[in-house]
Amino acid sequence: QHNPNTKHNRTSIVHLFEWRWADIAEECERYLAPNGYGGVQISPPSESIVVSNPWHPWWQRYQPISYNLCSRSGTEEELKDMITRCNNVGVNIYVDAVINHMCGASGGEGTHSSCGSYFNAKNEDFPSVPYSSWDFNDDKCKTPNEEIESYGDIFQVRDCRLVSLLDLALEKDYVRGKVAEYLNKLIDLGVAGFRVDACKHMWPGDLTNVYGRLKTLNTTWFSPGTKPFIYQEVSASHQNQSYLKWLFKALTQMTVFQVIDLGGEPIKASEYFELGRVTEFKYSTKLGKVVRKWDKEKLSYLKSWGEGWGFMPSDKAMVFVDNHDNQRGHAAGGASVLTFWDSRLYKIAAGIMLAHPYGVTRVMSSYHWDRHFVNGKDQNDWMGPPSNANGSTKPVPINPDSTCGDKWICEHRWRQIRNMVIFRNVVDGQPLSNWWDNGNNQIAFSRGSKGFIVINNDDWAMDVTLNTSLPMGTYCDVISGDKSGSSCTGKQVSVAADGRATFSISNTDKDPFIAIHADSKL
Ligand code: LAG
Ligand code: CA
Repeated sequence: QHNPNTKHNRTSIVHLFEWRWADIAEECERYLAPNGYGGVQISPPSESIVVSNPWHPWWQRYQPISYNLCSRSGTEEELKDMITRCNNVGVNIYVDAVINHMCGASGGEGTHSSCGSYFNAKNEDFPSVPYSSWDFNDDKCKTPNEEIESYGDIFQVRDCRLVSLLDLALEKDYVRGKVAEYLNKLIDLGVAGFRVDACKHMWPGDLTNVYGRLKTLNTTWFSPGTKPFIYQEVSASHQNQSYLKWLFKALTQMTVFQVIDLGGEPIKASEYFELGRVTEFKYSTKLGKVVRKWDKEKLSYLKSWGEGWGFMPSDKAMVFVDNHDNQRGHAAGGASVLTFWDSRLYKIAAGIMLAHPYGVTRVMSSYHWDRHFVNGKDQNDWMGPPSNANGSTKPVPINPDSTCGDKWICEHRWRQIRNMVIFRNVVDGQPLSNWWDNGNNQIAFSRGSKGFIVINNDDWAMDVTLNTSLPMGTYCDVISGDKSGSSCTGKQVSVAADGRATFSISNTDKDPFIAIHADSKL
């Protein structure tokens, strides 16, 4: 279903990519709950293959070996403890569920897996589930090498192997049952929903069946009858590119081209709307372009942001500035996607996303890796999280200034982003109003009479008086500082009796935007 089940009027989710369960538990208690985060997307908790060439890449976790709950992030006990502690402070847990496939065809044979379970990829033997070759789509897939070759053919995309990953036969009652059993075990532990991986590669009918087998949420923390939140990854990832290659080949050979849908790939995100939310990848790409001012995009065009830009309906969308794939060139989006590497622009983009009413918002929380570009491609895009010599993931240490150490970036702790997450909670349900722009890259808007944001992304200073609709008073700008008690460590904004206020933002300000809201009133 489409509701994230968040508590206490909290609205945003944070993806704590590759964090250990023990660290997530601490983070829920010491930071996420006090700062209004509604939930955490965790990395896949299922047992995965362990890849040694390259050395323990992050993507090994997208190659399950079984549904045992031990992973690089910790044991089942630690997972359980984390879910309990986060729920106890009202922070939901959403599980990244990899159910389209098991490991890659060349994954080998042995016990190189996160819990040490035996498997044999060549024979499609996964005794810890158990799955055997009967449970895979080899018969259904019609390409000679079992691989997806053409993204123009929906049968291949659903029934063949995505980058050689052994494709599960989700039409089989047995497979559906095993997958549902795995997800239901997590529901019993207290999770609030799922990010379902690789949905484009699964038939909507199969997903309907699997979701239909899911229990309602654990009543220790959720009201009776609450269904799990579902958001589905439907990206144009590796996909688009190979589709284009195929299209090009088809066109140059002058064959089959009457069957080509030139509007794009034949599989549409809308096929999945009824089942749950869907990731809106266009949001990430376009927002990057607008804030970078590429392709003649400008902030003023954001006046019709959302459905007006051809995005899916707001009540179906999960949105993000970047995700774990497109921040390292692994999926749709390409070069325009903003990440922590471009921190100043990133904060502006996050500010826009969190202030704007469109979609359910997900904040990314990353780790640093040594990027190394050769001909535009990052050779190190596989690198896993900060690790010890034995390969175990390092804990997330917290510095005295509240930032994170040991190469954990913790964008969700950046003041500007954290305070905009709070802004979104305060203005929840209020309409976008008082839109203003200068026809270029200076914009402002309110959310009812609860909050107001002003951004200057032009190359010159901004000095304007605008209607905010906020009650008269002095407000603390939560971008340049924080309200503490009755004082403010940042800029102050005074709103007159008629709701108007004057804003000055230099184009060279550290963060060229200002945000005020009902709870930042002094
Ligand atoms: C996803 N969403 O739908 C994940 O967000 C994305 O990170 C997953 O791909 C993908 N679907 C499949 O779960 C990632 C990496 C791939 C990686 C794959 C499996 O982006 O690069 O493939 O996880 O680990 C890797 C190699 C391939 C190889 C394959 C199998 O890159 O060359 O064929 O493993 O051995
Ligand atoms: Ca499939």
